Amino acid sequence: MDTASYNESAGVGADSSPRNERWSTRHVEDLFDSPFNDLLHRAHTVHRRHFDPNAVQLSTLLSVKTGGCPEDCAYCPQSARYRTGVADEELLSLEQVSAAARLAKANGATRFCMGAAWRGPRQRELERVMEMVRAVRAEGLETCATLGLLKEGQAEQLKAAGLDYYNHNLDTSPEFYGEIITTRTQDDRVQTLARVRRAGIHVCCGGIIGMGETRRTRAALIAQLAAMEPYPESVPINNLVQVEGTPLHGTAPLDPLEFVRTIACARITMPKAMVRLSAGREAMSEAIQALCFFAGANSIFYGEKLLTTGNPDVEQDRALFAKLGLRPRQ
Ligand code: SAM
Ligand code: DTB
Ligand code: SF4
Repeated sequence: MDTASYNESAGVGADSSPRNERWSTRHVEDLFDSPFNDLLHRAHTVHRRHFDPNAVQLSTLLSVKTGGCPEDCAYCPQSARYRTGVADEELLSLEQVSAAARLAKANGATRFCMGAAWRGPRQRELERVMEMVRAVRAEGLETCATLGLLKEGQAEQLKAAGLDYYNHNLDTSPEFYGEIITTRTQDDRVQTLARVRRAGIHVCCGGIIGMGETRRTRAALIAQLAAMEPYPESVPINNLVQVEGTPLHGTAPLDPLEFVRTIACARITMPKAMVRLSAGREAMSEAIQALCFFAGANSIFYGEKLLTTGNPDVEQDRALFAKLGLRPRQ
């Protein structure tokens, strides 16, 4: 296929068009299937059009409620159904959360994301998280929370407390979803995302790859994210962190270049979103991370821990940024 016809079939121009429904799974598959250099050149061109290519946003994660989750997500070390060595802990205190936020800010993070191993929050739990949101804002950070499914009215309460972003992932394509999670449907997730959007909270929504899915599944996930109206402000792309005891432990690892391709496809189809190179960086070489930044990733999780698993430490990331001439986005 010559370049012109390839561009046509892949929907060139969609990056400047609000009509994201043009990105069918087939179109995104065409992107995935294109030569690596063509794909990266295109993604980087889109990236430069909308962002400073040398600035990367830093979010720090804190697990405010760890373990004991009733859900059965096959990738997750926090599900009570799997023996992974992650204990069921109490909700952290306000003081613990404030101290972690202060440290994150001192290290250069601009956003603080609080995660809870719940199916969804009960009213009392929501109120505790709302206090945490206020405390984190008081430290001068943007706030994000990921608490599971939200019931009617809960997103409005979080908004009133000052929550800036809510993270809730589609995780994978509708076809593959049932092999990964049976305790809640993708429609449940879509409903929560709609509630978040309606409440005026920014949407952070992405997925996980490296779970044994096909390229078509990855393309379908990206197409589904890009078809959201509007598409998410923030798109985390997680590479499965394999944890012993979870059903997905032992899955054949994803080719790292396929991870880079997924980032590029997210950038091309959601040109103005922050694309986050999320879980899985600890196992990734510097060269692959550099390719991800070139392909349009412009956000990372920063700090030595994700929720329960490891992440590169702050010194390592500072050294990588210095090597690549990257700087934290203010
Ligand atoms: N319990 C809430 C929920 O699931 O909505 C919030 C926290 S949950 C840990 C947030 C996201 O982390 C999941 O949707 C999934 O995409 C990601 N995640 C969890 N375990 C992971 C793993 N082992 N590797 C990569 N990503 C993971
Ligand atoms: C997201 O998409 N990735 C983050 C965040 N949202 C909450 C979580 C990654 C978790 C990795 C496994 C763990 O540390 O438990
Ligand atoms: Fe629970 Fe969230 Fe883990 Fe699923 S991903 S088991 S809902 S903590």
